[in-house]
Amino acid sequence: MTSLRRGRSLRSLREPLVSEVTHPGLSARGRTAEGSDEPQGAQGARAAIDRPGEGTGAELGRRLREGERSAAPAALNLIEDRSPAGREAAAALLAEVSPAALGDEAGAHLVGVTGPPGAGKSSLLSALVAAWRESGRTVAVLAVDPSSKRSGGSLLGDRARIEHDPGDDGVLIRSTAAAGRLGGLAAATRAAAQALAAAFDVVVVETVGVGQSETEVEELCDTVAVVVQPGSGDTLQFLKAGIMEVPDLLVVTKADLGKVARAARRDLAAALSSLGVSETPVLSVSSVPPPEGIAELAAAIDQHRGRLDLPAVRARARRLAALSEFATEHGERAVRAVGGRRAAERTLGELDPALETAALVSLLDRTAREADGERY
Ligand SMILES: Nc1nc2c(ncn2[C@@H]2O[C@H](COP(=O)(O)OP(=O)(O)O)[C@@H](O)[C@H]2O)c(=O)[nH]1
Ligand SMILES: [Mg+2]
Repeated sequence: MTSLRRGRSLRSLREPLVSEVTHPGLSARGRTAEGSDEPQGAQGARAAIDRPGEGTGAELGRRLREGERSAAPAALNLIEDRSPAGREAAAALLAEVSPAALGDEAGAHLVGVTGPPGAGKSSLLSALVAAWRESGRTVAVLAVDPSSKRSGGSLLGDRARIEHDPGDDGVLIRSTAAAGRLGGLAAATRAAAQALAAAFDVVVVETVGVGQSETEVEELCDTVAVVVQPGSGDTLQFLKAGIMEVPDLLVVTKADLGKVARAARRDLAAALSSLGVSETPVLSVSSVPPPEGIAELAAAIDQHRGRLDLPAVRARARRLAALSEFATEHGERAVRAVGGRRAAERTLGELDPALETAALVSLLDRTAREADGERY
């Protein structure tokens, strides 16, 4: 542990942890996969691994780092390929967009948009994406789709998609399946956000959640907006009961409904003020034409970002992501082997804050092995 304290060069650390992709057997496998029924993502990833120098993980990462947005779809395919080769390529990709490789934290604003199904998140994002594009910003949206976790898709009811101009290469919208519980963020979603953050100005993670399930999106994103529709008391209840953390922004949708929307906004503002956090903005928006409150929301999102200590926020996100990935992969026993969550968080907090998630996971791995030996 001690040899990896703050100050040691990042490059020397990265070397043994992340190796370049060299898989002699892969080209053959890639060829047989051609024309098969394999899902597009997997094929894309294979193709990306196959073409040395052009579509390898490292190359895709380098292209994203240089702001080449056309590399993003292939990069996302690679990240979603959870095969051992895919994961190795993804690690090489992520190393290329790490703070060490970028020389700084990724410049994108990572924005979380979360709320119950039907609240109006996707409709709102259609309007927000248009507003951001008008101001010249490029936008990527990762919509984490929980429908795979429920039968028949009844959960989402009449679901609106995020509208955008398909001919505009400044926008990328991608749906990813939620892994684990409702609202849970898969490691792949975190990695995807990190990769996109190198090439887009705004990266949005849209998740379905009420109550505690927005914690993970809060850990990943710089700014989190919780979206509430009028007449639904959940958020209010959760806030009052302390079940839900106070978000950075609260957004009441469907302002066109009038009285009920105004009442919802008033109640939320009153709840926040009774909790002593009256500085948290509560905004009211309408996403149906004519849209209302969108520019104000975009401005409030920017203002929040302006107040952040970004390196600290990102370093914390990497620590929490590492812990979460470590626990997912090795179980709670392994977490106990590193002294429990809090102790592990503290230990990680003493390391170079620019260390990428993969390096932190490897470190936890090593620590657990040292502590627990064979049993771990
Ligand atoms: N009246 C009204 N309906 C809206 C508004 N925004 C969304 N909706 C409707 O609410 C439903 C759910 O919207 P959607 O954006 O899919 O919500 P999501 O599940 O949170 O992404 C759809 O039928 C939308 O047309 C709005 O501003 N006003
Ligand atoms: Mg939606």
